[in-house]
Amino acid sequence: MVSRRIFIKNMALSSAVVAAQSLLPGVLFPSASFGAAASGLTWHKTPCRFCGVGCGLLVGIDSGRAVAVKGDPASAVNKGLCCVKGYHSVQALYGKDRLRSAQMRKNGRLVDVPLSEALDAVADHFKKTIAAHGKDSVAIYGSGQWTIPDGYVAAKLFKGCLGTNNVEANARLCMASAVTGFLTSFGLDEPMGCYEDIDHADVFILWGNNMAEMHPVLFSRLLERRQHHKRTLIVDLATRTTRTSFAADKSILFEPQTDLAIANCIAYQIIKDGRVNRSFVEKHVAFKKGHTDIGYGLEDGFHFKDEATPTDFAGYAAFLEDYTPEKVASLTGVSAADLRYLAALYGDPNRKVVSFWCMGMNQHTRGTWINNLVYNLHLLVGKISRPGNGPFSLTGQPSACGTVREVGTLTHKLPHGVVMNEAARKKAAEIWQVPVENIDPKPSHHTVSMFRALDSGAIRMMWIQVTNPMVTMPKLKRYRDAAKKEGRFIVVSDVYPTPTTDIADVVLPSAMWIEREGMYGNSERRTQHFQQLVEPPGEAMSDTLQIIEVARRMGFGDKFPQDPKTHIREIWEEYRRFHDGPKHGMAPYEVLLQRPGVIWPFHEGRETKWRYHAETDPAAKGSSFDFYGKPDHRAWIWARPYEPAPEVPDREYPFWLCTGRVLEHWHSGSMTRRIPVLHRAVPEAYAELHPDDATRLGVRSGERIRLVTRRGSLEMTVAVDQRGRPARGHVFVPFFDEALLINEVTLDAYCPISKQPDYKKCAVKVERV
Ligand code: MGD
Ligand code: MGD
Ligand code: SF4
Ligand code: MOS
Repeated sequence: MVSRRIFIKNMALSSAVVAAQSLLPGVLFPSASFGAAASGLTWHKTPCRFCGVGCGLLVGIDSGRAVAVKGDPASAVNKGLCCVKGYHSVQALYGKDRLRSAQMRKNGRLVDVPLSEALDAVADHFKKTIAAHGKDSVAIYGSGQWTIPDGYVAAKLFKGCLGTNNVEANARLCMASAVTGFLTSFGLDEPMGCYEDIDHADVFILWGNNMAEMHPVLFSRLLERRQHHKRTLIVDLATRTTRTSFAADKSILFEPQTDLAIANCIAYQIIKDGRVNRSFVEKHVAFKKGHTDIGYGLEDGFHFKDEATPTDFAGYAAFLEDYTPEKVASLTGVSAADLRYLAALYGDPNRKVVSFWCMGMNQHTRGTWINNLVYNLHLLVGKISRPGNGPFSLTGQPSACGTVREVGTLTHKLPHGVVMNEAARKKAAEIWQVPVENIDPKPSHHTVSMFRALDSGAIRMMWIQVTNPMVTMPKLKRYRDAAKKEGRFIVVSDVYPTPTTDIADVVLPSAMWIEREGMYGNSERRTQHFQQLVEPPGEAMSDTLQIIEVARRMGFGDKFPQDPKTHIREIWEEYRRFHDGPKHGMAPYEVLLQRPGVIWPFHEGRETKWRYHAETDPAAKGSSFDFYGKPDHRAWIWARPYEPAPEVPDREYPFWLCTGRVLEHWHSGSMTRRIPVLHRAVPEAYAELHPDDATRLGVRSGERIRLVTRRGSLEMTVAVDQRGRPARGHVFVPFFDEALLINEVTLDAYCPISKQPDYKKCAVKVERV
């Protein structure tokens, strides 16, 4: 069995060069590239720049440079530990080709220009585009790596001042199904519990989440729990064998998309075994069903709206009759015994259960449904909102929750509530001091639709910040061609040259992470503040200040009067006015300064670690559970069927293609590929095959294959049993390599409710080269 120590060690060994260093309490980089020795070193707290775990780091600053990193022992998240990306994170600031000055396209080429000239051009072009084509012809596309102030000023400028709902963020590709899952089941976004659940649970069920590589420090907390609490069980339910599966007590593989049937089968069996928590269900649950056969969003202009129709326990139980273990076993590839085993774990009144998931469930054309179905399980047995019991939807990016979900940088959202709601519009208009008529009551485009609108010409100008869509959008060619069309104007704020800056008309150099002040919000509703610790290079400016500068140039100076020295505090305190009271209160700026993160709701000086139960949540009425997010104060169990994926392997394209990540790299690799040890560890993308498939195709590790889908083809190197092992008939490819763009071949189908694309499934042909 893998212990926490061995896990962390293996993790470090995966990048051979890092091994020795990463076991030290901190990493000090060689003085050659990082300036003077450690004499004047001072340590400062900050959340990690990378994943949504949100580890607290201490960064060592010497002579104006960030030279060292260690885990912050005072952080409740990681208690002094961090993973290889965290340890080496400060090197992301110092890549040789950091963008130091603005660029504008002149005669087809990007040339350096003074930042002020570029900002003038951006403001000017926004004004002209709106004058010629209307307010909805301009858009901003941001990120879960935006700080909270970045997202806040973007929403205020676009929704409040310009009056367009063309505000989206890459978290649509990532967290949208989590959001719609929470809203449809509970009426309020974000997990009820927190990481402390790990210290109380007996069973962890992972629903297609490669936690060992993607949330490594959090995963090490599961292993620590198992070491100290012998009856702990970790079950990895997945479509691919990963490091997580190897560290788990039990690994169960299933066919893609069939998690829907698995969850329904577990519910069926819980009822059959008489394990339903009847009093909980009677008092706190309502039963609903929605539309079925809901489509896949493949056509332009696709539209779908779900409706909740009431049903009852009997209706729900009857619906589940289609999901007996025997029937589900043949569909999913999971044995009836394993299905019963899972039901027994959820149903055992003497075990506390936490379910974790991330992209396996969210990047899914029935992403909202599968989120609902896992909530159903916890609700049926009443294992929710109590320490050690709960469904836990993990986020990926450092501020997908903090910025995109809490500030609401999605087309339908406002910092509090949705644009469709009059009271929410009034509140926003009052805080932003804009006429309420400015705020459009109709959502416009979700991310895929926004890029399709760039193609059709409905959108003419787009500002892209902290995201690299020309690597990370599905079915890439269509959207790259769209962005390059005549009459489109693309502004990109980034820190390095990328395939997205390659297609830009204006490039703005950004100050990143600790080169500016900001806040992130992690997976457990924890808001974390960081100070500016070092100077940005050249004319690089924070994304917040770039937006403020453009707003002022467009004549909205009165809405953005902040003083550059105190602007983050001013923005935070303005934003906080959206979120008062026990259901969503946020900590004051001073409190954020002092602590390594604060969990919201923060009410009367206290964090709310478990929502919806009167013992831990001041907003809950009565003496026990109160699901106050719904008007009936009940959580909703949804009858949602299994429906197949839009494109499944067939004779011509016989393999499943799944895409995702590796431990050492961050998304499009723009930062981690500039960190030498991480880059050397995994220098290029590859295609993982099952050993039997490799043999059948006559290829070995290191040899070349061609992947062909209905969208295009790509040649790459085969990897067999190196990192993960896909099931037979599956190929897995990571997307960090801009030289091997796997999104050239992925499909842009999405969940009709959340509009989140499914990067985990399409059909592919594999040819030996
Ligand atoms: P992925 O590699 O995207 O990672 O974290 P994860 O979701 O854990 O997804 C891989 C998993 O999808 C596989 O384990 C597979 O079992 C599952 N899967 C595939 N098909 C299905 C299906 O049909 N159903 C279900 N239930 N599961 C399926 C992503 C997370 O990682 C995110 S969103 C971000 S933003 C961060 N990115 C990131 C990074 O780029 N690098 C590193 N090192 N860490 C990261 N952490 C975060
Ligand atoms: P990143 O590499 O994180 O990828 O996709 P992206 O957000 O597009 O892009 C962040 C960019 O911001 C980088 O270019 C970086 O250099 C830059 N940057 C860093 N710091 C700063 C800063 O402070 N300011 C500015 N302006 N720029 C900065 C992620 C997306 O990918 C996500 S979240 C998901 S979940 C999807 N997952 C996914 C998948 O699983 N498979 C496939 N095939 N594609 C996927 N695409 C999606
Ligand atoms: Fe950073 Fe995530 Fe690693 Fe923690 S687990 S150090 S937050 S990348
Ligand atoms: Mo991936 S938040 O969860 O961007």
